[in-house]
Amino acid sequence: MTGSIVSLPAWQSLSDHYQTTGDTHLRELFAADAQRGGRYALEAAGLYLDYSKNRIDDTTLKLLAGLAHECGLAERIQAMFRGDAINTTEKRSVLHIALRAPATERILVDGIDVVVEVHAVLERMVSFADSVRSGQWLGHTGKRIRNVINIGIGGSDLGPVMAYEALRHYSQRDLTVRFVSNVDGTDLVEATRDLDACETLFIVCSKTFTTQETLTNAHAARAWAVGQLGSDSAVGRHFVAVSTNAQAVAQFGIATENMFGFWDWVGGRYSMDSAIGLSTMIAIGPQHFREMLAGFHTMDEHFRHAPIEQNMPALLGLLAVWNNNFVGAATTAVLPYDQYLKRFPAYLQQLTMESNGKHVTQGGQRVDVETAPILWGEPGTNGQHSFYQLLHLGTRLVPCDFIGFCQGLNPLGDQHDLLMANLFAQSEALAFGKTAQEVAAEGTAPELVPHRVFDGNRPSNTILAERLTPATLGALIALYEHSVFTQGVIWGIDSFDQWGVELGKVLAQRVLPELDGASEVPLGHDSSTNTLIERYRRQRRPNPKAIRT
Ligand code: G6Q
Repeated sequence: MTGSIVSLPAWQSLSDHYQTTGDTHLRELFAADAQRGGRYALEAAGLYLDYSKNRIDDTTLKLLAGLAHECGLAERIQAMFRGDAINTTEKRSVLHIALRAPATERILVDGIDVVVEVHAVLERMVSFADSVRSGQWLGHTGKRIRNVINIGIGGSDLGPVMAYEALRHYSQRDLTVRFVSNVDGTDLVEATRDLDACETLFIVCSKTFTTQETLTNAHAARAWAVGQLGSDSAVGRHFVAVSTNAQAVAQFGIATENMFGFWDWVGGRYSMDSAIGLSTMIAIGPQHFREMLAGFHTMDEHFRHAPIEQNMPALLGLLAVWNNNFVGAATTAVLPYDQYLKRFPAYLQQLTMESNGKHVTQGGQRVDVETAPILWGEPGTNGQHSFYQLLHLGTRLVPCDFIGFCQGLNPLGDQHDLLMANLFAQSEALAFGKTAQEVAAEGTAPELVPHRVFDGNRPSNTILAERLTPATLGALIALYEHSVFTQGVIWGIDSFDQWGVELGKVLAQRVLPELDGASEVPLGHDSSTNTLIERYRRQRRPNPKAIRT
């Protein structure tokens, strides 16, 4: 797509359509069509999506499909699956879909079948995970591994930690799995304080193996382990790496046979089903990991082949564009009614905001519409007792994605019914609200009526599945990955680069040498930054012992 998106006929039509119908209340839309709840719903890969509580009608859906057509969504989907270099600013293919392709598929990048490579790494992961789980893999002193610590940050942390928490029900309970990401020493110290290094395995996850936080933590972890184990030669039994940078891994002291590779066509935030998911595989076992990959793949196939109108990820993405650009909602809340999905909003935050938090099109022009909404959320029902007040009665409109399961994994009396009753009641209340007459009819004192009126007309999607399984989780993640892709295609941006993250990686390096109180380095910042650094210099404690190399 070239030129401004707002000049597209479909964009104009959507804009006109919103002007004329945008005020229609969900109460009216449901009253006008008794079948609406069943009609505006889709099933794919074990997920059921009810999108009827959006401020849309048949015309909206037709126009959104028209917009997808004008932006070339169908062609872009095929280009991604073909392995075209659709990450144009980094000149790379975007092939996370190859990570879950069955061995029978062929996807060529520069003449090499990447599916063969993916399955070769998977097999090595399987044999390593099995040896750790079974106790065959022994530490330096001959003890079996009881603790696994994943060291990584961003895409090398958020996916693994989310998946571990989400699939904890399926995990081997005699293994402790922890995650260290923050360069704040507290993260590593708290993660290791009660552990015996003889029984601890570190997985250092870094695509580039140059990330400051990860390497600093990895060196500190090595010092901790060697300190307890008494010899540098212990590193080989207690450290493995996941990376694309074999040279840097070897320099750290990890032998190549203990390195699991992946490829530059896997973006960090799209990598939790590559070797970056090694901690997940060790926790839940290779069979469950394969089931998760199969769930991803089923959703991939649906996205690749279903017509736009019945394509769940495409539709979810188009509805996000509708709510963002036409209804005018600046944020989106993701509300999983499942404790195991407690890290899912944080994971989606990176997926959405790092992928589509862009202000320039692929052609290099400034975009003239809003791009990624701010994504946030917490598991239900906890959020109900904090920020739902704003969702129901605040001045801002926040579209919500509710996620729930028909069967809980930990039956406890009627608690699962109670949980799900809350989900259904919340989306209903957001959509339909409560009028002044209804509030007054409840016997509310007249002066309190305005405080207790709920306008409603607040949009939401509900995603239901039978049960949280590895396959369901895979499908759910793929659903959002492809929804994010769809939104990026509409806005004409590159959803697969991250120049904003790259900036962060260099800025701190510049300030670090200035923090030493004895430093002669003159401070050349603005007066605010200079004053802050000077105050820090006066109050800091000298480093006990620098571990960084
Ligand atoms: C993800 C981003 C970013 C990245 C981290 C860690 O898409 O690129 O979050 O994952 O910066 O990078 P490394 O894996 O290279 O350490």
